[in-house]
Amino acid sequence: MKRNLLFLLSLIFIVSCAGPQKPPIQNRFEKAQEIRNETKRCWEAYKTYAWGSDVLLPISKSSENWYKHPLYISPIDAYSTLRVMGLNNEAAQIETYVTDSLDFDKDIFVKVFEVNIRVLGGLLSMYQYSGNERILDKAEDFGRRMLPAFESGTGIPHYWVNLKTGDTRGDTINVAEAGTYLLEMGILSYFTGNPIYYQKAKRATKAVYERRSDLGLIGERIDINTGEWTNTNSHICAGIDSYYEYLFKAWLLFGDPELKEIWDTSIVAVQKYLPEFNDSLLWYGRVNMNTGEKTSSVVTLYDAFFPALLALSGDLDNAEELQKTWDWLWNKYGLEPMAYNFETNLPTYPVYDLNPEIIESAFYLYHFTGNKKYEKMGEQYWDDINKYCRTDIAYTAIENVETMEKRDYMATYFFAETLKYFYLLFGDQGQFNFDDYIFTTEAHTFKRDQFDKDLVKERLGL
Ligand code: DMJ
Repeated sequence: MKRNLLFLLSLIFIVSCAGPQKPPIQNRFEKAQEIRNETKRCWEAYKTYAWGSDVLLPISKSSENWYKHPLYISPIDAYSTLRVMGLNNEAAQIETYVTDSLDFDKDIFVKVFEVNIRVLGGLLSMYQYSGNERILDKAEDFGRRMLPAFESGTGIPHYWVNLKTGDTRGDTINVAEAGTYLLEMGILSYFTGNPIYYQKAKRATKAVYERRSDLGLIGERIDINTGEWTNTNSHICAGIDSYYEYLFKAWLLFGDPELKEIWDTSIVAVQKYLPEFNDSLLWYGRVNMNTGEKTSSVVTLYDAFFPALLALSGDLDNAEELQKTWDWLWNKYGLEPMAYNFETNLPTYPVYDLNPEIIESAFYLYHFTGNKKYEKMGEQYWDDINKYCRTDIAYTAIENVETMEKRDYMATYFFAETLKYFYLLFGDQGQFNFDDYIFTTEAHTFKRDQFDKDLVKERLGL
């Protein structure tokens, strides 16, 4: 009897030491179903209270548009998530609305960066899922309307473009707004066979890179006509973040060797000058691009995308170390503040806007390591979001993570990114193979094997 017990105990010990185990499929599946049901609930709320508008306001049960005329941003952003979750009837409604009722010939100035990642990216993903040529026509029409923005002294786009007249405004821009076009515009070139989109995007990205300092660092803001830096802070935080993300991801998707070269040089400088340990936590702070001297200890919750990018590019050690930091910050408040000073240990902007980045990184790290702790992190984030952000019809932003006072707004990327990453973290049941896809910065999914390497060269003009 005693021997049997000893045998059983050693068996349990051996099994528990056998390394990271994926949890029983049933539990993960139930969690994924819960997130799918919640997504359905949010979608129903959007349809009931905001149909035709850009954004749902979940507390006042009303809606808001970004501009004078709506662009249907929430549904376009939601489409790829609905498809990933197999909510195909809901997705089909969006497709019909886009083909039959959406017209981009509107006299409004739109933010080029924001509409590129949400509207153009969303439409292109919709086309790849549906194969509906009328969706591609819409995407091309939209892409064409974005092009005048890229007419500037450097090729870096203006901040605003008028969708009807092609007039432009805004002559200084941050680097994320300057260099987050390679994926969407490259994919548009591939689908249409017209290299102009990729060429414009690449010119803008290279215009930033070519103005790097002797240390290999880039600044935060630039004058699009003169190419002069107007803010010389260098970091991977909001304002620069997706510039780095697109160098690596666009290289993965298109295999353009120039992008790989730019990424390789850039990441060396980033790793040399930005990381620092503070109270045994790893942070990527801000330095002067010309001297490398530290300028600030303020980080933003957007920076939590970086573990995912590091993991994707093969640097798992730094990715895991950095995720620890973001997890620590999340648990300090129960949600993350938008901006935080890691030296004073105080939030400098306490809003939480239902952002996805920390969940995105937990998803990537779970995929690359198989370590159950990343799934546990995801569970914690999901529970906290439910505790503080859930409303009777959907989810809403938080005004201040110290008081958890709610704010009446459900950002469009909650559909595109946050819910999708949660679902995939728990719902990777074999139908969705991570390695088959590229996620844009707005988490729109594109199947990699549908981009033939020879055709890419021809259609993107490589
Ligand atoms: C998203 O719109 C995109 O991921 C963008 O690149 C920055 N982050 C927001 C969501 O937080």
